[in-house]
Amino acid sequence: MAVKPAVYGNSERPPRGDYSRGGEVAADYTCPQNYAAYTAADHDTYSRLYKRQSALLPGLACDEFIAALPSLGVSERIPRFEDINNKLFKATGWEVVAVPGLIPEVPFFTLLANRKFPVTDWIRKPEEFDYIVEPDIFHDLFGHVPLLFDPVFADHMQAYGAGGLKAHRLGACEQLSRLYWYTIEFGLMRQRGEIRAYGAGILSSAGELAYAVKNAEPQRIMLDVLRAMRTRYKIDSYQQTYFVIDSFQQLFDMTAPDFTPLYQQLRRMKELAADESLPEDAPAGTSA
Ligand code: HBI
Ligand code: FE
Repeated sequence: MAVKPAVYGNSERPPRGDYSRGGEVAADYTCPQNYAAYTAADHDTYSRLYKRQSALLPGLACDEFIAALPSLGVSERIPRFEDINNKLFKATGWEVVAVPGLIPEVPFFTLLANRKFPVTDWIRKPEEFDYIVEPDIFHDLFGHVPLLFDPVFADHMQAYGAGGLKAHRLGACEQLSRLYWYTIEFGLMRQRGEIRAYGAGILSSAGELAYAVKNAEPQRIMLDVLRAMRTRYKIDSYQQTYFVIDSFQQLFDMTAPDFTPLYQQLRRMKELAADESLPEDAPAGTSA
């Protein structure tokens, strides 16, 4: 039986990826990494993306990310998940598992709660080199997996999965997904008095990396969990608001409490537009 694909955000477009694969996609949406299916052009795309993106990191990416990136292994071709897992499991008990693309929230959260990170196994076409809306293997591996080698971040991701299952029971997936978006995907961090990126959506984007960290246009405010959960987001443009943390430990501590009362509070509050600003917002000055 073929599993149903997921849609991202409020998109009406069916997701990319083959969710049948001749019966190879399991009920939990995992599948074998179809390594033999990668063409020479696919390996070349990965290698060129890796090279361009890793050259942009100094001064823009957080220290933890730069330190962990070499753990991904080979960069001149698409890595085998098996090889990554040999190191990753020893480092933090996490594993990457292949999926055909975006998957629904419950299976997604379930994998995270079990320290398994779903990685889309296909890669963008050469003509999509600079931009692709949905996550491909480059976004998932390069953007997300290095920080799974960091013990504090690794524990935070597992807790997020468990929190997602709870949010689902409480009908609050949308609120929690916004927090995910503004932290794990588009989060910024202060280090030595400067802004650095830790969010995967930023770190895997050639254009948004410098924009998020340096450009004067977007607002950068200190992370407030309730504030982030109230804020809508755009999936097809650079962010207009970025939320800033001081450390992964701080992120872990801020997201550890039971969100049940927050979800109740949120039901009585109005949502905020992606570019809205509030008098109580704390701007992230560049001296921590
Ligand atoms: N599926 N493969 C994949 N990758 C994601 O990042 C992902 C997903 N499904 C749901 C989802 N993200 C979002 O709903 C998160 O906000 C939870
Ligand atoms: Fe992502």
